[in-house]
Amino acid sequence: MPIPVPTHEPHKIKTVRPIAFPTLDERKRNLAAARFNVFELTPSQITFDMVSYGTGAMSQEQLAGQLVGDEAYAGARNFETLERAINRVLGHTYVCPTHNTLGAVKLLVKTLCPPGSTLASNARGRVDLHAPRGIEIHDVRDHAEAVFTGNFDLVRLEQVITTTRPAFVGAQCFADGQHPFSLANLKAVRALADRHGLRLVLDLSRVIENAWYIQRHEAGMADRSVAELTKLIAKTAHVVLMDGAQAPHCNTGGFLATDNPADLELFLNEVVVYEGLHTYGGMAGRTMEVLARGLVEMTDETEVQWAMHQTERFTARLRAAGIPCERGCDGAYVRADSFLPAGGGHPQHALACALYQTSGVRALAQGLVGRDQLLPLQIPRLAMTNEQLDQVADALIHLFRQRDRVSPLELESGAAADMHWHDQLSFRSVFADLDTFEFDCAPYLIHTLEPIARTDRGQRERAIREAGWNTFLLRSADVAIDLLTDSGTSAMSTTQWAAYDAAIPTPATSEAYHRFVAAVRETYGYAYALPTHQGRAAEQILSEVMIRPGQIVPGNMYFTTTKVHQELAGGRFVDVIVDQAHDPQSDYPWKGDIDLAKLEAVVAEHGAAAIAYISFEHSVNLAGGQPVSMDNLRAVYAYCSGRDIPVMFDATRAVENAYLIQKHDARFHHTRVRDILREMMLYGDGCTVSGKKDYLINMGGLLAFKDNAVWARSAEAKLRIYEGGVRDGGLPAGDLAAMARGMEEMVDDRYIRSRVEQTARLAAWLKAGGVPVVEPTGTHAVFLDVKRFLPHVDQDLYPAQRLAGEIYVETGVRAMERGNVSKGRDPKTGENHRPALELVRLTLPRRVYSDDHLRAVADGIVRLYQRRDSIGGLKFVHEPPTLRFFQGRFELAN
Ligand code: P70
Repeated sequence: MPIPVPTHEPHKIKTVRPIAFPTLDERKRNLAAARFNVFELTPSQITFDMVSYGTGAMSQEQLAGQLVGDEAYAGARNFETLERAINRVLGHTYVCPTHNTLGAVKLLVKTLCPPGSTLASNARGRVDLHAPRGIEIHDVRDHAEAVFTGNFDLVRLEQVITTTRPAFVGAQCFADGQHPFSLANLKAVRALADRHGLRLVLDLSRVIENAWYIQRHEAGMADRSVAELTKLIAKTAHVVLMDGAQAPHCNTGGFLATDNPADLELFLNEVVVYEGLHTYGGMAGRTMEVLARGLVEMTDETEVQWAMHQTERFTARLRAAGIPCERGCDGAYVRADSFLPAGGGHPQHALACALYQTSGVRALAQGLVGRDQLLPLQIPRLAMTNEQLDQVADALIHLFRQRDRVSPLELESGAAADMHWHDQLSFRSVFADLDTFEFDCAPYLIHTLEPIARTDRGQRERAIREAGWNTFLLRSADVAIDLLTDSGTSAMSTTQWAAYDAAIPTPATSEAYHRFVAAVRETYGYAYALPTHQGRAAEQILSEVMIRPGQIVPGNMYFTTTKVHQELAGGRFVDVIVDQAHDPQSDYPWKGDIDLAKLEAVVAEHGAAAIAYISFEHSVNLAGGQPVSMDNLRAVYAYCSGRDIPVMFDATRAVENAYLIQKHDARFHHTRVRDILREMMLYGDGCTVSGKKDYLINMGGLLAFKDNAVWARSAEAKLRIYEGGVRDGGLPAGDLAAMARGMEEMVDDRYIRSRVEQTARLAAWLKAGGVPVVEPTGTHAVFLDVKRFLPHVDQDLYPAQRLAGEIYVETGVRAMERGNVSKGRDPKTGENHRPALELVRLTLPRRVYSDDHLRAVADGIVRLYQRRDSIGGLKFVHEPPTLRFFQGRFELAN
């Protein structure tokens, strides 16, 4: 039975860690300061750090565990949790905790290896640890075996046992990261050890990868789950040890476990000498908690399949380009000596330096010098997307093509002959003239992740029926990929979280408030910044401050909440957007523009004094995320300031608009997005912002005025009544701090480019499958043009509503109707408005989904498009009087 390879991550991104992109000059300086040993480089100097030890992404459950460490010296609850996890996942009864794997090795040596002992093992890496202790290791790996290269040579093992009587037989899962054993071989080793009265001690740090390999390649194992195989492997040994920083995705931690109470007794006598107490073993309580959760999660079948798929894909790309490398269970181990034809004494270091110089990628040679000439490029577990891994591979391939230009390294004089470890070396070199590799990808790593729902079609059919065919009424637990909205759904960064955690709460004035105001002034150039809990609260206050009953509010297409508040304040919204905005097939690039002729006509009819202000939205949501041009911003402002008409922006997605100006307006190709944004805001007098979009936060909003103190004071008065204190707008200080930090991250050119271009890629995949979408692609979402998708369904049968439901049933993806249902009925006639745009919106949360997720979305919708004729319409069974799209319920019409 073939094991299905998942098409996308079985999780979404919960928190991101920003990464650095040092320039070539900086990289050269860093290398020189590191004396050409990349071990000395720090993470903030590195773009992608290709090491898998303690660098993996944690799950949100693990992160939560970090906060529930009880940190008791004795008998910590966290140790009990850890014990239970080990019992359950590995099947061993007794646990001796250690600070990491070296702690476990230390105890093993102390208890089982009297002076002068030897060991028999399938791993060479262990030599590093034992040689300095005077323990000799006999290599008993079967070097002739081609598939299970980590298997023991049983004949040789028996010889070694009878001639040297080793202290125990040591086995390592996926030995040295490269050599997996078979379960049959491990069982034979166990039998042999039993026959000779020796213990089989097994290092489980890479058990998952080995279990996966067995599932793939060992006869009769294809039907076993990774969880089952893991337990079978673990139970084959007398004693197991494990490193928390590997398979369990912890940042440290370790343990020994056994079923033999006498062995436990031995370990416990030493753990207090070297590690800590028997109930924490040198681990913080929180570490035990993270480790325990990681152990339980590590055997998740889909996650394992995904991680191994990533590794295979990465290695295959390098192989295809001819790069000499060996299999690693966590990446590709490059043969540095054959990669660099020129030779030289330390090819691993020369290659590592050249890779860093050309791309900012670090690969690290670890352990003892001279053991081999491999330079591993390990994938930090689940922390990178395939898009990023492809580019890292390309960076290495780019270097491979100019390998004859790589400079050799010369060991620094004074380097003593007793330098045995890679981390000790230092070199002199000259910088070769190498072409650099430029990354164009998401500028962050995955810090924590959240599993997504795994549903089948039957479940989804039931769920959509129970939700009355309204995707707003689905439970997120039933949704695989949630493209309902980009509002409040962003993944925050570790930097934002740090600011959030450090903020000190107060009902008065906080430092976070000052940082928020400073960020608004810096970002927009506006003097008065009022925080609100979200966008519509700012809209309410703005409308009440600026609109006198009976006044007109011209704007570039209404937004639902904006228009509601303008009307509640006694105003009347008039649409003055360009005509092209209503035509989903027009490829006009600035569909967000205001038609000045329409505006002039409104002013001519009512007089400038009757205009409350211009309601000017960037990246117009309901038009499909369509941008406003800089020229239009300038022209509207010039027109209005001459007539004393204020211009008020809805700057909710202003940064995305700024990016499209950079992309499509040649005059701005070389201007940074933050500067474009500053100029855009110059052509207005104030703004409302739903911070839940651009600001990369989950809650918050802004009302700002450029320089009008009178408006600001009357808005402040309303803030006190409606929202909270004048200095927090009803938000905790932490959210203000996260917002302030988000305002810096949102104008990072790499970030905003990767965000908007991801939207464009989704649209391109859909179009390639023939699916009709609104042109040109907007910024935050792809809009399906349902009048062309389901031309046979009349608008009064709510085709967009039906299509959103069908997409969910087909794919588990949640989208949003933006058509006849949203627009509502004409209050006079009671008839549906039947708007020009009948759309389904696929909205992309920020920093949450990978290209692989979106590929799966596109593939599913293309499948649906191919059988579009089988899709009909809906009718209301419950129709609320206002904003009916939120709570309305439907059933199939026909
Ligand atoms: C969306 C969300 C919110 C929004 C917006 C613009 C351009 C203001 C707001 C309000 C949420 C939403 C709202 C109504 C109907 C459907 C969805 N848009 N201006 O998904 O801000 O939500 O913070 O009060 O897009 O597009 P807030």
